[in-house]
Amino acid sequence: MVGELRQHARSARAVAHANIALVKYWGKRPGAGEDLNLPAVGSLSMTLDQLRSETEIGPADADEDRFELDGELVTGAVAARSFRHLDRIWRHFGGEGATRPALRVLSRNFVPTAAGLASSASGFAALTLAGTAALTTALDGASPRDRFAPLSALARRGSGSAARSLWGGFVRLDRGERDDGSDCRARPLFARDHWDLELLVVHTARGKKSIGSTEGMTRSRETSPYYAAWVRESKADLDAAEQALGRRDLTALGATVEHSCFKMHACMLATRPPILYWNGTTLEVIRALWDARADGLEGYATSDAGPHVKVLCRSEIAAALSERLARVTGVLGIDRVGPGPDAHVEVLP
Ligand code: 2P0
Repeated sequence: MVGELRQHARSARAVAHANIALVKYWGKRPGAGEDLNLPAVGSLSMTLDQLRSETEIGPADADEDRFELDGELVTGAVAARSFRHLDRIWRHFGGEGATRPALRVLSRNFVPTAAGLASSASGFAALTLAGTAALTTALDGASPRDRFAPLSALARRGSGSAARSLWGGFVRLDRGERDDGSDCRARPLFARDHWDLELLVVHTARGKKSIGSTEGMTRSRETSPYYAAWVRESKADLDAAEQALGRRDLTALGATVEHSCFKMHACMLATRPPILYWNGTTLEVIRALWDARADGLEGYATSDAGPHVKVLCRSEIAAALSERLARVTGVLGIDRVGPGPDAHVEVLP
């Protein structure tokens, strides 16, 4: 992509919002370099308002990388993964052979960890934008949003779902065909004001998920007999969801959202040893949601690598549906979230 490395790093700040997949990503292409992180399937998501990561990157004071998350110095695997990603950006823009300048990364997550919403999507999207602006000229000039497309492929290498967090509203990440991953990048489908939808995040547990998704995906590919069917049907779900979104058909969209989610979890369950992210409350919430739907409150469930249920519905019924689901025993709380904005990046004076 167009853009040159800068002689010296400068300070830049980026904000990127979290997203929830309406058509799911689960599985990586084998054989492709680990570092490319190529998904076996595409995905389609809604970017979330409020839930976001804010990241500032600038030259390090001492000549040593430093990473602070929510005001605390972070070392170990989390910091190493972030600096590996900044190395990637450096090499992508031609830094091979030269040493990347030491950087100071200050990041804040406004994604409550208890929400069971991954901060890796917003975190790596913000890191990609702030890192690119700090190290290169690629985002200089008018309308940086128009320059996000190739950066989506870079963000994907940090974390698959991060590729989708560069734009607001509704976003599709295509699987692509090329082995180098250059065509595996997301694109915005519909802006946040396209449709008055909300996502109810129904919390059913506290604490960390049982198995990381990167490891889980590898295990499913290697052992789940349903994996091939899961991969084969993904494109049809993506197309159906995109078309339903386009004509604002919640009944058709919801059917695809639930089908994609349940196929993913069936594939996980058939993995050896099984991957089960749900708890009893997860199932009770889904049943209560289906009962509510039969009573005219139209909401559709999805869930990720955790026990929480996310419910897609029109804003006008969100309060009534939320009140009803809050009565399910075991529900700890419900957040209402609308479609979020584009990511944003600026060079600091
Ligand atoms: C998704 N998930 O589409 C799916 C649904 C989890 C279940 O994207 O290995 O943290 O960093 O590429 O992006 C979680 O996976 O995985 C995820 P990596 P990531 O939202």
